[in-house]
Order: sequence, then structure tokens, then C-alpha cells
Amino acid sequence: MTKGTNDKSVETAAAEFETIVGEGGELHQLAGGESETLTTQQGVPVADDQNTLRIGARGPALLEDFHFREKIFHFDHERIPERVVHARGYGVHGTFTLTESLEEFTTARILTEVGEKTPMFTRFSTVAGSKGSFDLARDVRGFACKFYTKQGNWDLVANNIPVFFIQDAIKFPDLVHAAKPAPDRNFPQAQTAHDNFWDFISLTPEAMHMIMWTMSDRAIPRSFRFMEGFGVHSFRLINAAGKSTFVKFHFKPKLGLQSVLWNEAVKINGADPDFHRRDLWDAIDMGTPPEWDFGVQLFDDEFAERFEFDVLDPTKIIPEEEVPVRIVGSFVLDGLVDNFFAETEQVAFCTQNVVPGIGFSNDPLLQGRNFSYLDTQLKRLGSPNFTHIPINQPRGCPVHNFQQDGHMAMRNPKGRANYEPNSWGGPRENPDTGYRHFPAEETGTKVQLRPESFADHYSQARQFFISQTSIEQKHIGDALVFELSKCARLDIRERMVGHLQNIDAKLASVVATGLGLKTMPPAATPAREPINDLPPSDALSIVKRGPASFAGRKLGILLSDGAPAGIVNALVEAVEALPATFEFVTPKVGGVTLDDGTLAEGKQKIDGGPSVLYDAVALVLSEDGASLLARDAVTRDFVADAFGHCKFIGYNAAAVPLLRKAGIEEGDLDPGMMALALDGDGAEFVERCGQLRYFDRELTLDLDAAAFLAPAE
Ligand code: HDE
Repeated sequence: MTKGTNDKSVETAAAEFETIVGEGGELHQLAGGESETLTTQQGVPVADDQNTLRIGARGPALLEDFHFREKIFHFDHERIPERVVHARGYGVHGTFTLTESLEEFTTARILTEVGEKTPMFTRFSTVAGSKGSFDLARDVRGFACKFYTKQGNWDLVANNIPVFFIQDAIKFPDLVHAAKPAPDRNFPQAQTAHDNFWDFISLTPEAMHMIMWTMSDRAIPRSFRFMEGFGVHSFRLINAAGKSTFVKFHFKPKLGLQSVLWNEAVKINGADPDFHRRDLWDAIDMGTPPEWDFGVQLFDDEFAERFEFDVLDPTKIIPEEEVPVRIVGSFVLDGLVDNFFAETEQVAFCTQNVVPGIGFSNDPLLQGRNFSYLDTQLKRLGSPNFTHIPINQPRGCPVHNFQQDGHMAMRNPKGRANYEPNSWGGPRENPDTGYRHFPAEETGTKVQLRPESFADHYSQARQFFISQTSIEQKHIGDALVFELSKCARLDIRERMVGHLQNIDAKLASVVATGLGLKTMPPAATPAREPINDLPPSDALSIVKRGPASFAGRKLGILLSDGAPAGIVNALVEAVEALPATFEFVTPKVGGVTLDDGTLAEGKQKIDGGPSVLYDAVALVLSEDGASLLARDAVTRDFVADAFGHCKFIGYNAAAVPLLRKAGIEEGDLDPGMMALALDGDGAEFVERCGQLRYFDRELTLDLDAAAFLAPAE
């Protein structure tokens, strides 16, 4: 740390001040309530930050006011271009630990040194929305990781879905243009439920597998903490003997998988547009940081030859049942950023950032990405020296080279020589430890041609669909009906149903019925006949990989004055033991007085704490409280939504009138509803909440379920 100004002569409200400039150039606050003296960027103490310099109290401003000029100048230039995709993101720090060595396959130290801890930074994101869009858009989530290894930075720029929409990078601008707001009207924002997107998709059969994923609940995750991550492409691991093994990377959340319902997502976006980032912040802040297992699927050329699909095709997975995911490490994300802009906004990922022992396959999408990421950073961060920004600097190893100058250079090489080889000294290449590209043999003619082995567009889409539980299949159907109902053009809707017929007859018929199509459109002509008997894979279902308990989730406890303290305490105790969290939702944020006289402080006033913010709810009321709240429309919505979203609902006897006013009659009570009569019921209720939701309820509540429940034609 170097000290900046320290001038005690200026008369300010706080006499003590000190500006401490850290090594990274950051300004620090003084601890302990002392205030620093405000200074200009030049370090000059500021005497008045409330009024500009002018002639007379009501006169014109003076150019001489350098502090005002500098302050406004800097403010005017605060914005940088947002990312062209993945603009809305949230980054946190963490640590990767290796538990099993992959020395047999790679020289990458991060994958060979068991027990070694590697610092990392992860940025989660949505793809289509702008920086200020809402968190629960139906969208792919970015899961980009930068590992600061001892051999340099390794970026694994992953998503929460293991396949992609397109097979060739040249289609990326078209895909993104089609998904983002239309160029004339500049809407809709952060959603794919519009003509342009489905127009492009319906004309792009290779997208069908990805569409199954994005229409599934994977695209509306409950939290970043409950998501898987996938490197998508086949990469290479290269060992000391120069042998290459193909690899696909996987992250598996220790909390299990979980998503919300679509109707819930829509409402969360209104109630808390920052739902995901707040959730991550809170989890880390409360000392319950999320963790993931880190796994690899390893396979060789021989497997690649015999696998039904091309391992270079990014619209295909390799089912875990065929090549198991080998867990070789884990990572915990437990560090909040000090400053969002400095870290999350300025972090620059690049698929080409690999370390010795890790290499690329010929996946055409990966090859295109390798070009795009470096390019985009220059536009966004404005200088080739973005690697000098602290969040992008390697941490585990030194950096020595003769790259110099350019805008904002922070790190020019010292000494006389700025070239190599030279006779003055300085860094030289190292054939032993330096990065070596895998010497793959390639021959052929220059062509612009999609390989024949990429021609199957429906088989894995079907495999994904049949791997889902029936409620998840219903959600896929619902999502397609919702999205396509927002398309004004009938031909687009029909074209999509034509594709669905090649995936699953039942799905096609449910969607056709849901769209009110009078006749079934003709099936799309497949480029290659689909394989219809791929076995289902349990790994593809969220419900089958759901959480084992309520740990990491949140209970909303609705309280009124006079609510029984015994039941409340039992719930709180059961939740905290997991650990999970709870919030008291009260008529006024000041809280309520329980029947034992204790004050239960409200975290949310009922109007700002709808049940969509919680994984499960408990209604613990006094008789007076229940009859009062039963008159309140917002409170009724709280209950009706929790019921409609298949949540587990605990209630004490006094709360029954509120249930009735929310439309829940005696006959509607199901195993997802639990009476809390005794103090001990709290633990049993929280145990029951360990299941994701009581999904059976959905079939009785949704008119569209009729088409879904009908036998296939
Ligand atoms: Fe990206 N992508 N992408 N992408 N991508 C970007 O880079 C691109 C693709 C992914 O939090 C951009 O720095 C092309 C697949 C994530 O900062 C840009 C293609 C996957 C992030 C870019 C793809 C991803 C990006 C925009 C097709 C999953 C956010 C800003 C060939 C494996 C990184 C930036 C962050 C960001 C290009 C396809 C993941 C423009 C050309 C497949 C997680 O460079």
C-alpha cells in the first residue's frame, strides 16, 4: 500500500483524513467511522462539494472550478459498452480444489496437483437481455469461470445448458439479432417469445435440441446456486507424452438442481428483478456459499469414431450414461466483489485463454468463439491493455513479455530491450514449460460445407424430451405454447409444430392443441432420418437431480400479531438446522408481537414480499390476524400464488379462513398442504419441503393440462 495525501490543515467537518491508494489503484475508505478528506483525482483536497464556483450566490458559473469540471467530466464517461451478449451478469470470487489427479491425461497443473487451491472468478449471466434487464428471463445462463492457475489464466466460458443453438459460428450474429429486440421497434427485451426469434429458429433445424433445453425449466433456474455448468464443446487434454484425450467439462451443484415455474418467474421479475444476484449475494454474505463438483467426461478417438453423433457438433451431448462424469475436484464461490464495475463488468473472458495441457478441438463453434472473445474485449474495454486490469491479471504466475504501450498501459517492460531475442536480457521462450498446440494432423480441401455427421437434428432433442418426468414434459409443452402464442405469424407457429413432430408426437399434438391449430401441419423434412430409440438419460431431468433437502432454500413465514410463538420457533429452528433461510412476512415491516410477547421483526411487508420470493410458505396467524388479512387482496394473492405454484404450504388452524378466501377449499387440501397444530410439526413440515414442489397439484389447476393428460394420438 502506498499512501496518498495526508493533509490535516484543511478545515472540514472531519478533521482526520487519509486517502490510501492500494496497489491496484483502488481508493480505500478509512475504518472506524473516521472520514477521509475528499480529493480531486489529482489528490487535491476539496473544500466544497455542494456548490459550484460562481459569481455571487445567484450568478453564472466559472470555468475555473476545476473540481466541478473534473467531477462532471468523469461522470459523463462512466459508461462503457455493455457486452453484445451476456450483458446482464453477476460475478463472485471462489476457489477450486483438485481431488483427483488427471496427470495421466494432462500437464495442466490445476488438474494434476491434488489438494492445490486455485483462485477463480465466476460471472453468471443471462444472454439476451440488456444490462438492466430482469434476472428471471427465460434464457440460457452463462457460467463463465476464470481460473488463476500457476501456469496462467484458464477461462472456461461455460453455460448452464450443455448444447448450443447453432453448429457454426458464422450464424451467431443472426441468432443473436433474432433473439434481441427487433431493430425497428427495439422490443421485446430479454425474451424469446416473439416472431423474429421463432422465425429464425423454425428455419434452423439444428437448433431443435437446444430449444428443448431452453423451453424446459433449465431456462428459469431458481438460483445460480442450483444450476449445472457445461463447457459445451469437446476440448483436449494433452499429457506429458503429447497424447491427446478429448474432454467435456461439467459443474454439478452440491445443492442439487432446482427451477421455478414460468408463472412464478414472470411474477418474480416484477417483485424482485434482482432475484438471482440477491440470492447469491445473500448466500455468500450469510456464510453459506454455494459449491459445485467439477467433473470431466474423457473419451478418445476410438469413442469419437463409434459414437452416433459427431463429438465436434456443439448441438449434441454425450450422455452421462455412455461416458460417466468423473468428479475430479470442486469449487466454492465464497467471495463477494468489492466493486461491481471493477470486477464483474471489467472481467474479460476468452475461450482462447487455456494453459499448457489443455487444447481445442475442431468444433467450428469453438473455433469461432476463439476469434470473437478477444475482439469483443477491445470494443468493450477500449484498450489492448485490458489484461492490466486487476481482475484480468494472472495471479498465480508472473507475466513477462515485450508487449508495450497502447491506451492505458500500466505495465510496460523495464530496461533497454523491448524485443527478443536480444543481448540485454529479459524473458525468452521456454520449449519445456511453454504452451504447445496439439499437433493434430489435418489435410483436405478448402470448403464451406457442413459435415454430413452434423445432419441429425432431432434424435437428441427427442432423447432430452423423453428423459424428463411427466411434469417437466408438461412444462416444455406449456413453454412452447406460451412462446409461440406470442408469435403473430401463423406460418411460424405451424413451422415449429412441424419440427416438433420429428421430436415427439405427443409434444407436437399438445402444442398444436394449445395453439388452437385446426389441422396438424406437415412434419418438417429431416436432413437425416432421426434415431427414435435413444435411451432416456436421468441426468437430463431436474426433478430426478433435485435437492435432497430444503437446505439452501428459503421459507416465507406469514405472521400476524398474536401468532403462536411455539410454531414459529419450531419452524425457524428446523430451517436454521439445515441450514436454510426464512423471512418473516408481516402486515407492517416493523413486525408483529407473538403470543408470548416477543417481537418478530418483519423482513418484508406483505405488499413487498409475495410468495414467489420463497420456496415454501407457512401461514402462522392468530384468529384476529387471519380475519384481518383475509380481507387483504395482496395477502390472498400470497396464498393463492403459493398454492398455484405447487409450493408446500404449512398453516395453523387460525389461518384456515385465509385459505378459504384465497380459494382453497377443504377438498383442495393435498399432501403439499400441512396443518401445523403442534410445535413439533415445524420440523416435519420443513422435512416435507425438501421435495422440490408438490407438482401433482398442477394437473388439477391448469386447464391446459387436459391436452397433456390425454392419451397420444
Ligand atoms: Fe459466447 N460470447 N459466443 N458463448 N459467451 C460472449 O464475449 C460468442 C457461446 C458465453 O460473463 C461475448 O466478453 C460467439 C457458447 C458466456 O463475460 C462474445 C459464439 C457458449 C459469455 C461471445 C458464442 C457461450 C459469453 C460477449 C458462437 C457456452 C459471457 C461479451 C460461436 C459454452 C462471458 C464477451 C462473461 C460472451 C461470442 C457462443 C458462453 C461476443 C461468436 C456456445 C458465458 O465474444
